Amino acid sequence: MRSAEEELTGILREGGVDFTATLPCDRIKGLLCLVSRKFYHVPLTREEEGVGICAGAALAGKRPAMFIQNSGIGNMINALLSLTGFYGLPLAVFASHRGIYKEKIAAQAPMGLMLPGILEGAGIGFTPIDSASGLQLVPEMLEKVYSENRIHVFLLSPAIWEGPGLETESGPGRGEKFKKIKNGFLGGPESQKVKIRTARRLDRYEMLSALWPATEGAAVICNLGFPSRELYSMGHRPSHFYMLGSMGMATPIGLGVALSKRSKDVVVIDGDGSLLMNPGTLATAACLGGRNLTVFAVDNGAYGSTGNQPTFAAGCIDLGMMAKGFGLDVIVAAGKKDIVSALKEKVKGPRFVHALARPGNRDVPVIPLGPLEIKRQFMEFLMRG
Ligand SMILES: Cc1ncc(C[n+]2csc(CCOP(=O)(O)OP(=O)(O)O)c2C)c(N)n1
Repeated sequence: MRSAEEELTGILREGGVDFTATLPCDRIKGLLCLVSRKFYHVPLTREEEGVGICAGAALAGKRPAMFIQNSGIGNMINALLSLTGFYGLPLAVFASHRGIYKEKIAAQAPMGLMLPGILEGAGIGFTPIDSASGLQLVPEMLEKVYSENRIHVFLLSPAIWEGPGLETESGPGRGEKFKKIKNGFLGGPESQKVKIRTARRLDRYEMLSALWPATEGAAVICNLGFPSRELYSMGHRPSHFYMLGSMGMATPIGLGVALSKRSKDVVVIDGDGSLLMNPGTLATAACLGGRNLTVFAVDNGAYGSTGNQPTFAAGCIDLGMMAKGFGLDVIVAAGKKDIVSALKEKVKGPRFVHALARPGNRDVPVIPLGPLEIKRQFMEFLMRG
């Protein structure tokens, strides 16, 4: 029996889709894996970017489709309206519809629940698909997308992938790549030197367990998903601000705290996927931030929290060089000792610790604290110092 993922990719093939762009969500990782294997495929750093890339592809006569999490639509709306819609270009968007069905992450609820209203308000057509049998709604609408140059969003409930007899693939979509990449640098001579000294030895959990004691007294802003869950599992402190959603916002939040509270050391635990979604924030941090700000970038070369799909940091981007280019003081760390000394090293301005990690998540539960409780404790901590 064909899995729902195979059925949908078959429909796409018959509908003439020949250009795809993706940004991972944990609940469609099986679909993403098939799409990346069966179609011309562009992995994105930010959903909004996908709207531009797909507009370019459509101008060149392609039939583009995007595969994303519904939260990503939040950062696509302007481009969808003022580019795709305004120029009358076709785009099919397949978005995992989070927050509505067997959802463990409460932060998914606001976007998930509001999305139909947001799309309606924006005048963007959408079709909710609540089960595998609902996939039969796709072909007719897909045909209209390309024949009438429309934007259409298919909201894919997680229930689609769990029907009886359906097989969902899991795990990294293009995991093979990790086996070939030992360190992740392809750069010039300076990178090559770093490469010899620093293989990706520790996983994120091991890195955070070295960071935990070293951040006592500092305000810590932690990236969403497994990074926050792992940090919480090591021992909660009121000084920890765990992000429960809003990918790409860890460094901006940390910068805001650091600018407003110069007396406090602020450590942001960010990720390569999240930094690549919002790299401009490093320019703002470099130009405005002070010595009290550290961006600890756990570069595991992957979107770890959604199934370890590779990011461009896995093979073609050197995040440390990128941060250096923005003017940050960059320290490369790969072992536990480097991590501790990186936080102590004297720097002139904001510090960027390029922490080279292996992909991998620990099986730790979701954080039991709600957003208002996290905020209350964190604000009290900041008020004290
Ligand atoms: C706008 C948006 N797109 C996609 C997601 C799904 N998502 C949640 S965590 C995550 C991976 C983050 O990767 P990275 O910052 O490298 O951290 P890691 O989990 O690897 O430590 C993704 C893609 C999201 N929450 N929001």
